[in-house]
Order: sequence, then structure tokens, then C-alpha cells
Amino acid sequence: MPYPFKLPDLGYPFNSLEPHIDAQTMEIHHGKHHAAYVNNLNAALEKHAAFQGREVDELLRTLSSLPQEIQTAVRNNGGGHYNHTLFWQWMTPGGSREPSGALAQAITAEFGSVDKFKETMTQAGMTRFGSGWAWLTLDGGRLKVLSTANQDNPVMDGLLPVLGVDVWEHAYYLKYQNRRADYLKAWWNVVNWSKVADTYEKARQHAGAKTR
Ligand code: MN3
Repeated sequence: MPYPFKLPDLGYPFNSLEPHIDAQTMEIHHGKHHAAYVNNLNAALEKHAAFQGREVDELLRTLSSLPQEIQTAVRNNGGGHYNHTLFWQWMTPGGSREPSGALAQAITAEFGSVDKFKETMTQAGMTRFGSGWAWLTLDGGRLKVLSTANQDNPVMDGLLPVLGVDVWEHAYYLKYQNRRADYLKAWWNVVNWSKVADTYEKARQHAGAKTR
């Protein structure tokens, strides 16, 4: 849905990712941080009717075509809205399921094993200095782990994310304080692998369409 963008429902109760992600963090992260990205994105587009028909991913792919005075606001807040909308879906209560099917095969082919992949993505999150995200993306038909600063994401480089994890302090500080490693270790317990399989399939179709 394009402008005016709306805060999507979380899809599960704030406390349902306990003990891995605490309820208060989820409530503030969704109800304050994500809500602010949505409100600020709408505010940026308010006086720019020509761009109000664009979906958020389209805005992020076409940042350089936007009026210069709103590019930074759309990048940060549109990125924030896009990233968090997926992030909530990439988590699920009672997780601990492993990838299966084509996704598991691709992960094993690229990284050697699911555990090696988790190590690689955790490392990307650990080495991102300051605020940002670690991503699994599909680039040139191959799975690739990378990280971005702030609310940047693979969409801005013409790719689609397969999986992403928020490593801003607001994602973990209440429960884990400065222990980002503990947060990332716990986070793997709530990954929604069936949703990741969906976003992998979308990324494959997107990559296939680009090369045709
Ligand atoms: Mn966040």
C-alpha cells in the first residue's frame, strides 16, 4: 500500500518472543520506532503528490529520482518502514525451526552448512559499527551476507533481502544492554524460516526477472 503508509500489525503479541526478545522491547520497537518511521515517511511525501503512488520498495529503488530535499528522509524512514515490516514477519513465536527445501539447499551450497551461515550472518551483525542491519540477500543468483548502516537495505542496490536482522541498540538494549552477541544468539531461536523461504522465493523471481 502506498501513501499514506500505515503501521502494520505485529502479527503476534508483544510478549510472545519471550524469553529471547522481551515484550517491552517489542512494544517500543513496533509502537514507537516503527511508527515514527511511518509518520516521518508520510510527512516527507505530504507535499509531493507526484510520488505518493509509489510503494515503499519502489521509493527505495528510485531514491535518486526523488526531489533532493526529501531523499534523506525517504531513505531513512522509508528504509525503516520497509525493513521493520519484514523484520516482524521474519520472527515467530516458538521458532527454532530450521530452513528446509530449496532454501536449505542453497544455504548449504553457499556456506557449507546452516550453522556456518548463521555464524557468517552473526559476524556481519557483530562487525557493523553503530546502527544498522545484517542481511542475507541474493546477488547474481548466489546467496550473500552483508551489512548496511542505519536503515539502508539491499533494495537500494536493486536486490531483495532474503533475511535481515536489526542490530540497532533499540532492538536489544533493554534486555541485553551492550551484549549484541547475546541478542543475536537468542534471535536465531525466533527466526520464522517459512517466511524466509517466501522471501527467498521472491528474491529468486526478482533476480530472474532482471536477467531476462
Ligand atoms: Mn529497529
